[in-house]
Amino acid sequence: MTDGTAVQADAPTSPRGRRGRRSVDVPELVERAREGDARSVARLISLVEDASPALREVAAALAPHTGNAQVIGLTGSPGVGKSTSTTALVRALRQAGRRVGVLAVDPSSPFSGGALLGDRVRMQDHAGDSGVFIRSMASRGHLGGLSWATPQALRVLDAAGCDVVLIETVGVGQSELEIASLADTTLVLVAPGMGDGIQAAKAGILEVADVFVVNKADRDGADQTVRDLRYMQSLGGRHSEAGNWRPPICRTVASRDTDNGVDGVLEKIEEHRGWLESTGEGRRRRAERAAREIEAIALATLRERIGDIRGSAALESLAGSVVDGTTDPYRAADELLAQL
Ligand SMILES: Nc1nc2c(ncn2[C@@H]2O[C@H](COP(=O)(O)OP(=O)(O)OP(=O)(O)O)[C@@H](O)[C@H]2O)c(=O)[nH]1
Ligand SMILES: [Mg+2]
Repeated sequence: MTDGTAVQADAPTSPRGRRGRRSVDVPELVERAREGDARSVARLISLVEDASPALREVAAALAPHTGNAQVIGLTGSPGVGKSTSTTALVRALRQAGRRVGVLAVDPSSPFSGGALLGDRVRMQDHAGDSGVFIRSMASRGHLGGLSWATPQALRVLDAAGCDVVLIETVGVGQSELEIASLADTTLVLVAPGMGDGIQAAKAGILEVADVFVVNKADRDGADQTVRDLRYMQSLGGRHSEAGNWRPPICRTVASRDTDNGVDGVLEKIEEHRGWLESTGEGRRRRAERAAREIEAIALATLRERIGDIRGSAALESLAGSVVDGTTDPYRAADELLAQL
């Protein structure tokens, strides 16, 4: 570690800033992450999650190595089989020789997903398999939705050479819409007998799905669920316009080791990828994603600076002028903004 590159991270800028007190050699971490070192990947994601003072340096160091990973979102009601499907997808993708990252974003409760995402998972060193990174993230600080840190965590996995990153989140209100803005391809999982089809329509999930997955197809009612989805699709929506992607409906039994239908899902994901590329929609989605991120960062920065101004002499003097009637609040706000 050289003094020139080490960031002394002792400013308590976040509630969890204590963890960042050690100095961080960001270029070294990024280098090691790119070589597939799981610990470095984990450390980088922690820096991102904790809003470490090194965050800017991390973002800058990652940028040149990103843009390659295919991001696949999985959403759906609690218990529909997202974690089981994630496990099955990871297995299939590994068999195809692809490097895989998994981000499990947990808006509220502990995972019920058993072995793979059983605890608050740290980056796992799959014995003999350096091709899988798994990380769970809390979504604190972001009303019921995905963590604001998720896009940066995605970039860490992307830079670490993941060909595919799977993001799992429980479908509670906002989050499936957010996952759709993060992912290149969004899988919406439904299961027979859960009334999911109807819920999907209500929650506007029909609009975010790129691929529907009727999981638990071993259960009664799978055919009915597929019919419900087809019927809802027939009622119209974005997909029914010419040239638009019409979300296919796959069936899976994710809990089975073989003959589980997961290969069919991967085929549809590939078809969707092809469509994204040939139409330019993929690039458009990514640009939109980046634009929102920039906006969010700019707003946060502004808010911070406004916070600095609160109680300042400049603000007090402007407030005085508004009280005296020598200026109005709008003009005062303009003046304040000009000083930022
Ligand atoms: N019969 C059947 N059970 C399944 C299938 N897929 C998953 N399950 C079971 O359904 C339960 C919930 O699966 P999870 O993968 O944990 O579901 P989840 O959507 O990740 O759940 P949350 O993370 O809590 O929202 C588990 O007991 C699974 O074993 C399937 O295809 N068929
Ligand atoms: Mg789960």
